[in-house]
Amino acid sequence: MKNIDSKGHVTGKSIYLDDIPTIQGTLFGVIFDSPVAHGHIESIDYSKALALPGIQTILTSKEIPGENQIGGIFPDEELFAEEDVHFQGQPIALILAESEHIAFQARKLIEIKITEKEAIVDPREARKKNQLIFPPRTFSLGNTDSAWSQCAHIFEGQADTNGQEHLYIEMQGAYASPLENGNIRVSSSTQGPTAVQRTIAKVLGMGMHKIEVDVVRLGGGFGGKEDQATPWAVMAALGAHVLKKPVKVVLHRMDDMRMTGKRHPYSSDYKIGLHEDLKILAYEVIFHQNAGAAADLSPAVMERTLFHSTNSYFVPNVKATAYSCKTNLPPNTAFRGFGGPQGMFVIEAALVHAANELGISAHELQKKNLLQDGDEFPYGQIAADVGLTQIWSDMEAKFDIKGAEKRVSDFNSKNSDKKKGFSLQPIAFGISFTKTPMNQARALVHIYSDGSVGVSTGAVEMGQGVNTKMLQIAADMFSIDPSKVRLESTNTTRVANTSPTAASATADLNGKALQNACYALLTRLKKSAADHFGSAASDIQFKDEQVINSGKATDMTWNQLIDQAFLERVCLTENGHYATPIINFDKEKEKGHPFAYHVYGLALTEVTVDCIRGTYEFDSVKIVHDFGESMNLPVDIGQIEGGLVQGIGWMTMEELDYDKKGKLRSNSLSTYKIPDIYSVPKEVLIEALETEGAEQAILKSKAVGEPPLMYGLGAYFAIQNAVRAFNPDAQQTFDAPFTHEKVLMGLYQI
Ligand code: MTE
Ligand code: LUZ
Ligand code: MOS
Repeated sequence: MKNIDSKGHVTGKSIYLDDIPTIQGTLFGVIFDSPVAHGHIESIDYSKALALPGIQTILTSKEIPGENQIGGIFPDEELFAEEDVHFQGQPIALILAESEHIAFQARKLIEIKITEKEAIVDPREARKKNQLIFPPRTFSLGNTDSAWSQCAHIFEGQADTNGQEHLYIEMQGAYASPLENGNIRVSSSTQGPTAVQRTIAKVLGMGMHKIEVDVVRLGGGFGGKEDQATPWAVMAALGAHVLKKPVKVVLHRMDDMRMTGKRHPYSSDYKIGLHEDLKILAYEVIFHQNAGAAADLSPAVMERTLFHSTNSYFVPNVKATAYSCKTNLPPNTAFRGFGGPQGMFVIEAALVHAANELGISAHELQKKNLLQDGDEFPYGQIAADVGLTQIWSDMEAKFDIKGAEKRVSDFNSKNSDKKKGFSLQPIAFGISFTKTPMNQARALVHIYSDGSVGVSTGAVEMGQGVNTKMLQIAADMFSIDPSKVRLESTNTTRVANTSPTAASATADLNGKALQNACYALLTRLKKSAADHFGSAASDIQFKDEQVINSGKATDMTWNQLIDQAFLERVCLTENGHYATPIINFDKEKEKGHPFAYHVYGLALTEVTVDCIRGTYEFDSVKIVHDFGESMNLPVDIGQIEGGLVQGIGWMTMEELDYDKKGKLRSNSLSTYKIPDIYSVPKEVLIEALETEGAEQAILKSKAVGEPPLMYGLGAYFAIQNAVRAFNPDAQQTFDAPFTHEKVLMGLYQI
């Protein structure tokens, strides 16, 4: 089935927040934010701004009727800074005017006096000064201390990854309208409608029942709207509450880039020990997560870093420790992979380091240490249905690893100004929210009396195709034409207490809730049909909008059955609920079974480096991916391609640049480069692993949203191989992104 949004997207008819018709009397909000990264506010003079014609008012913490607090995991983040500011771009006030233009004019007239304090931007410095968001955590398996003595080879080093701007095409924003009795309706570009609802209720000091949050779709989220869509929606709701007028707050690109957090930069230290036979015996790693100025989702992101610290390898002795370091940057947040890629980069760097020192190929080491069924992860879960060995041999058979190796070395021996490099990048990504209680969902299904169907779930469509998958499930369960099914907006009044659309688990969780709703409806409908035919409910089936009785077609259609059931006063509405079984995690012991299943895969990346200019082009990326049994291969392939390119961007050209005073210098699209059509690999080939799929995945179709981003890690190591082919003296550094400048430096380093 085609993505149900394709036509709307290419014809420009799909509705985003900014396409909602403006209500007369709407006020537009622009945020006044901190010009310094750390300081004490001495005074603010709003008088000139307020005198500007067209300005309605300026809201600060003083106008907040409830709590000035938006922290989700820890209550450590003010909506509007009161006394101290902790990062450049921290909201201080909301300017409300008749037009956005006037509000922007007014912003320039606000005078603020701040006594600056020392700003910390480096996570290691924060750790030294004991500036931590919360205490460090350690995952361990076996005993590394006693394992080192048995190692034939030990290597130590540092591996760093920079952050990443989400660069969703649709900026952050929300539109709030006052309803009767003090209720408020908010349209928000959020991955977490319930988080928005809960936080508005808290800040306004009222019950969640008075706040309705509605989401049609997002022009991309990528994790950037899991938590950080909330403040703008709260500000809009506050404005609507105080002024009793509709209020729209949509960030402009540079405001968005300055004010919002990004992927967490990490700076890490590793120590890896190998046995004579090249099996990894021990691995120790210390992660320094640059959390920014408040917790946001950092504790959960850090946890996933620990979960993925050994990626797709079995290591019998592991000690992984992570520090969430508090710095004066915007609070960093969820980003596709959610800390997993940062953890995986470090062990990949350690393996490449070891391979280079030992004079062997990294992929030899990788292959030798692949996770097998029955192996224990450092967090206690036992690996099952691991496809990695099969995936690796599929890669050898279908894409000829040896051939690639030969092609690259032949090319390199014939060319002096261009060099090729290649890498293999296996992945293992755990599916489920690592916080077990979040793994639940609901779906509300109405069958209308004419046989058409309305479906609401907690899933937010943000380009990943989840609505298409939901529609597919409903049409399939009832065996009706997909055109009879409508996917409703995501709305907190119809589906309550939702988890954010995140962790790649949305189709699994909401799809299974939807299946449960459909099962219940089918049970009632089968009884109604059985009564009509004088047969048993178990004899009834539905096929292509026709009622089947004991395997034989009847003259009763789906529409007729629904009509009959309605007249019999059968309930044609159902709410389905789903909670992932089995999963658990004990934070005291740091052990459990947190994931429903894992997604596995392998990418073979080939790159050509121009050794005069330091530029590079990716010749190809060949992937063997574990889809389970994909329920929609075109949609899933779209996710692989998008995730891969986003990962390559993070590893190569996307260079987030904060100066020492915490000012974002890469603050627009002229200074922050993301991949375009010229920088994507010339060839992307994707093969599906043959497998039976996972029972806990929706229709055995495994989650696909985040895992492919980690194929992009291979880009870093492929480039590094090419650089080393040109300059064997190039220092071995692991410091992503591998920008053209860094390549050039590496090529000519002596
Ligand atoms: N694909 C598109 N087109 N746009 C997005 O914003 N977000 C990614 C991924 N793919 C995203 C996307 C992230 S971060 C996640 S967690 C998953 O989609 C969420 O959706 P899912 O749970 O339905 O896979
Ligand atoms: N969000 C979250 C996530 O709250 N918990 C998670 O485990 C997670 N994983 C990936 C992406 N978002
Ligand atoms: Mo995705 S980082 O779970 O929104």
